[in-house]
Amino acid sequence: MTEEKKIIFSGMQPSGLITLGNYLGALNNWTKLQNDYHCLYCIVDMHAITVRQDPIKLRKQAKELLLQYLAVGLDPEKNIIYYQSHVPQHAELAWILNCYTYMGELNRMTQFKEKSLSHADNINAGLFTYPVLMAADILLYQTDLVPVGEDQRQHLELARDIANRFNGVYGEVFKIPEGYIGKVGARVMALQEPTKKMSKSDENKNNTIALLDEPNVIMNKIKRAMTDSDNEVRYSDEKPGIKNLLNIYCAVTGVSIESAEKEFTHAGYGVFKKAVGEAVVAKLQPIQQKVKELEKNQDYIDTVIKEGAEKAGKMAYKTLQKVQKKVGFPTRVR
Ligand code: ATP
Ligand code: LTN
Repeated sequence: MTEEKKIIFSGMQPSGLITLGNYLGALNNWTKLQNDYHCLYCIVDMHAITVRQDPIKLRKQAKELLLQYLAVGLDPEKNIIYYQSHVPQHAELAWILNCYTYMGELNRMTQFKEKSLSHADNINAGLFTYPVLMAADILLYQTDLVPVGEDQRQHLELARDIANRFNGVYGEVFKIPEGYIGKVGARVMALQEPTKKMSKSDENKNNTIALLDEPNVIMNKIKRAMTDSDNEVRYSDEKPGIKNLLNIYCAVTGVSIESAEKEFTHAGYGVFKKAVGEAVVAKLQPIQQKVKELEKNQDYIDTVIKEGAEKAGKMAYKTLQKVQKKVGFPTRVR
C-alpha cells in the first residue's frame, strides 16, 4: 500500500535579492525534500508589502525569486510553485482567521516589535496581522510540516494555536502543522558584521552575497570580509569571521570542518579567503547559468506560473469552502 506523502509548505518574501544565507539555510534544503513530500513553495508577495516596496522592483524581485527557485533545482512537476497573490483564498482565509486571533497574541510577536522599530514611519495593520496571513498560508493546504528558520517559530506556534482554537469550536477542520527541523541548515552570518545574520534586506551590500552576484564581486566581498588579525584558520566562537567563512566553505564543498581546518592550517587568511571565494563561485555558477537560460524561456515560465496557481488554488478552495460553511456563510448558488 502506498502511503500518502506528507504535505510541506514554505515560503519566501520577494523583499530583495536572495542571498547565500537564504540558499544554504532554506532553498538548498527544500530541493532535498521534493521526492519524499508533497511540497508547496510559495513566493509570498502579499507579505512583502507589509513594508513599503517599490512596485517595479517588487515585480522584478518576485520574478527573479521564481527563476531562482527553479534554477536551484525545485522541479515544478514535483512541487507546487506559485505566487501568493495569484491564489485569493490566502486573503480570504486570513480575513476569517483574523476574527479568531487576539490582539494580545499579535502584540507579543517579536518580529512585529522589531519591524515597528525599523519601520517606525509605517506601522500598518498588515504588519500587525502578518502572522495571521502566514497561518492562512499554512492551514489552507492541510500542511503537515513547515520548514522555517528559528526566527519564524513564534509565527508557526501562533498558527497552531489559531488552528486548535478553530477546531475546538467547529471540529477537525485544520491539520495542526509541525515545524520541520531537517539537518541543521547552515546559518550564514553577515560578512562585515559576523555576529548578525546575513539578510537580504541589509542595506550594506558588502554584508551579503547575492545568489546572482558576479564571480569577481563574490571574490572581492569575501576578500574584504571582516576577520581577526591572528591569521590562524581555526573554528572558534572567538573568531566569528573565520568561523563564518569556514561554515560557508564546508556548506558549499561538503567537506567537514575538521578537514577544512587541517587543509588551511598553514595557509593564512589570504589563501583561505581565495579558496572560500572560489568554492562559492563554483557552487553558484551553474545556478546563475540556469537563471540565464530560464530568462530566455518566458513561455515556460508563464506555464509554471499558471499551473502553479491552478494547482494551489484547487487545494486551497477545498479548505476554504469547508471553513466558510463552518462559520455560517450562505452556500453559493452556481
Ligand atoms: P529579510 O531581510 O527580508 O528579513 P531574510 O534574508 O532574513 O529576509 P527571510 O525571507 O526571512 O530571509 O527567510 C527566508 C528563509 O531563509 C528562511 O527559511 C530563513 O530561515 C532562511 N535564512 C535567511 N537568512 C539566513 C541566513 N543568514 N542563514 C541561514 N538561513 C537563512
Ligand atoms: N514569514 C516567512 C515567510 C512565510 C512563510 C509562510 C514561511 C510566509 N508565509 C508560511 C513558512 C510558511 C519569512 O519571512 N521567512
